[in-house]
This record gives sequence, C-alpha cells and structure tokens, in this order.
Amino acid sequence: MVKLQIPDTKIAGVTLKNHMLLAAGVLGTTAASLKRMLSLGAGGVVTKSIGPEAIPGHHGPALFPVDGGLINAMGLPNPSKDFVDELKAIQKEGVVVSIFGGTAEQFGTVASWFPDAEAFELNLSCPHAEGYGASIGVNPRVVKECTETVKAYGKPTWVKLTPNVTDIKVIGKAAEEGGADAIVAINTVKAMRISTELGKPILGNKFGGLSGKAIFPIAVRAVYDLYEAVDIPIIGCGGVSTADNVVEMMMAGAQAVEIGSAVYDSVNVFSEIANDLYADDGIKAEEIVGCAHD
Ligand code: RRO
Repeated sequence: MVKLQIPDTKIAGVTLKNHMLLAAGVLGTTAASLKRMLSLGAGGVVTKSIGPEAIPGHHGPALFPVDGGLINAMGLPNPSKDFVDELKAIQKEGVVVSIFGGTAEQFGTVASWFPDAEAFELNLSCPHAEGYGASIGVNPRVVKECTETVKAYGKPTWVKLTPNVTDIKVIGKAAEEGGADAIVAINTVKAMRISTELGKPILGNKFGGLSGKAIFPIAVRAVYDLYEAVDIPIIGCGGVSTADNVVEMMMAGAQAVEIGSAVYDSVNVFSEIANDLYADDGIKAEEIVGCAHD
C-alpha cells in the first residue's frame, strides 16, 4: 500500500494534524470526549450536530449492531445553545462544529452562536429527522440557501450530504453554488431491522441510519461521483476503518476522511491507521487524490 506524508497545510480551510477527523455524532457532545479523541490521534474532530432547540432524542432502542455496522436512530439529541459554553473548554483549531436547522434562517441562528468555531459542517443529511437533515437536504434549492446563509458568517463551511437520493451530484453542486468550502460524503444510509421474536421494528423510531464497514462501498461511489461534479474538496465519510480504506477514499477523490463507527471497535483507530498510513518517505496525498478517474 502507498504511504503518505502528514499534511502540512490546512485541508478545506481546517487545521488538521493528519487526514482523519472524528465524524459527527460519535463522542462529540462534550469537550472532554472531543479532547480525548484529539489526544488519541484524530487529526481533527467534528462535534455532535447542534440545532436550534435542545432535543432529548428518540426513545430507545436507538443504536444496535448489525453485520458490518451499526443502525442508529438517536434522534438528533443535543444541548442546543448550552453547547457554546461546553465548546469554550476546547481548542479552536481542528474542531469543526456540526450544525442543523429546519430552515436557512435556523441554520443562521445556530451558526451565529459560534463566532469562535474554526469551521462549520452543515448536517443536511440525517436520515430520520422530520423537518431536519435529509428531509430538507434532498432539495437542491434549500441546500444552496442553507449553505449561503452559514457561509455569510465567514468560516469554512462543509456540507454533509445524504446518500439517500437518486443523484448526489445535484445536491453537491447546489452546496458548491451556495459557497461551500467542502462536501462531506456521506451520512448514514436509511435502514431498518425487525425483531422476528417480537414481530416489530427493533429501533424505537422504527427506522434509522446504517453506518460502518457495510456502507464503505456506497461512500466510495458517492465520493467518486462528486469528484466528477464539483471543484471543491471532498471529505470521505462512511465505513472507513483501515489505512487502505483511507487511500481508497483518496483515490476516489477525497482529500481527507471522517471516521465514526470504527471508533466503537477501537478508540485507538486513528493512531492505528496513522501507523500504517504515514511514512517519512511517503508521498503527498495530492498525488493520489482522484487518481482512479480517467
Ligand atoms: O442523531 C441522529 O440520530 C443522527 C444524526 Br443527527 C445524523 O446525522 N445521522 C445519523 O445517522 N443519526
């Protein structure tokens, strides 16, 4: 496998110590857990998505393991504005604040609470959030509007897309037109399981989002498609768990990756991957980004 150099510049406007960030939604609700993941080797971290109002989340079960991954329907649990104080306890660099809203105006309100954020990631992609996430993120006009509104706060603006659409390129282009600095692809894949003992859906919310190794090929395909459609950086997300996965995502077109479910298997996943991925005589990531395209 090809070995890389540690990045020496910002990626998509964000200061990263390596090419791997903690994905939104995993250990991202407290400054202590975010700090811990940085100290355990994450090159950057994305917070849990923060919205206009505090939400307790869906009733359980909200997360369960399946072959090759996890299905969740956490239900956007978040402390809303109270997270502003929590975030003061953590450095600014390498911390991306994930935000959501039901309208462009709500996205703007939440963005206005975080003048110290290094960057924003817009959650337009949660697959099971009525009025939020993918329910509005499938509409290119709305994606463009929300992106424009947050971009006006002058920070690098990443837009995280749902794979649950016919053509992800259309949504990626809408984000680019709205001024996005990067696309993050992908959020979880809409999914469900049924308990054959109970004859009922397992999740409290009935359906949720599949993450983990099972969705890696879907994520690679989305990144590959987007690379052909947009000129802004792409951050690959979905089932990344090895150094070879990072390289593959880059070959599809990603400049960096986010890692979520693999943290459940090992909190040391970032340093484990870094050991395999980097070498003093490694090549620059730019040499392989998008190389799988003609
Ligand atoms: O909180 C969740 O249930 C959740 C979110 Br915000 C998201 O973006 N993706 C996901 O699979 N779950």
